[in-house]
Amino acid sequence: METPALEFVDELYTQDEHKRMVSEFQEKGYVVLPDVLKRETVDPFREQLDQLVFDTGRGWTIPHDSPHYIHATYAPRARQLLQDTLSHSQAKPRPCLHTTIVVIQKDGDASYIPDWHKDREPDGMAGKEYHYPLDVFLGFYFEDITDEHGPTLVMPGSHRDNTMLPTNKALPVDTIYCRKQDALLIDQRTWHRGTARTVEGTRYLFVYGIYAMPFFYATVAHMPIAQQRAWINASSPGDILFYGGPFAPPDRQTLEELGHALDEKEKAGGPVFMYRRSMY
Ligand SMILES: O=C(O)CCC(=O)C(=O)O
Ligand SMILES: [Fe+2]
Repeated sequence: METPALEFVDELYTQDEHKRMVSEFQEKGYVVLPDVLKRETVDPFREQLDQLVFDTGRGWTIPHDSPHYIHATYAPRARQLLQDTLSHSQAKPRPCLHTTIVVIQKDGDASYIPDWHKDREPDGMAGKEYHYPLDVFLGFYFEDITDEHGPTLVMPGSHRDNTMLPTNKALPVDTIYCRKQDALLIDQRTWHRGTARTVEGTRYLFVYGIYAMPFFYATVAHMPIAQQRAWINASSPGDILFYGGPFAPPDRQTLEELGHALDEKEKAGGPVFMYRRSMY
């Protein structure tokens, strides 16, 4: 399979930029992350997406075994704010990708572009004080977004105020004009919607849902063989989740690939895998 053409800006945001963006995220319920991707590599990547896209009969997508599906999540700047937007803890949580949503509008058919919604319940919103979200969403458009390209609209502040509703036309609405090299970090308790692309071409929005794996002081995650077996042999969704976390045990093809990777690691003589204690 073709290697994704997309490349990343390696330099992290400064501490001041980082702090400002975390505050903006908490205040408004979203923030645009500038210059996450190398701009000149985005068009070649889009051309690859154009080759990969196919119709499922219920909408457009790309093959979920293609590396392009999650490639943008490797960008260092896309990862940088996750811990601080997910948790106030000094023992920083470990961000974990749990969902990928591929929104594609092709040939002018905007029927899959969603109207106003929240993707998450208003967890913890008893009043207007701040509560951290249980997960955050990271979005990429891979294009300079103008009004004609179908920008996402958001109602700033609605992630922390249940009384704000999109039916109230007096409330402010922000239009997200990401550039092709930018990413959008959004709290899914914020009211938001897509809009139709009116110029020719395909509208891509790749959205990654990321949640916080708790980190416990002075301990490492530990899955004994007995638990691995319990996970593989689990007979109910409850047990799959209890023993293995949110993902199903690997399928045969994945096991074969893992087996190969394990052989290589064994040859190298190092530990198969170990969490390091966090540097906080
Ligand atoms: O299409 C958009 O701009 C928003 C997509 C979205 O919110 C979703 O898929 O949940
Ligand atoms: Fe959404």
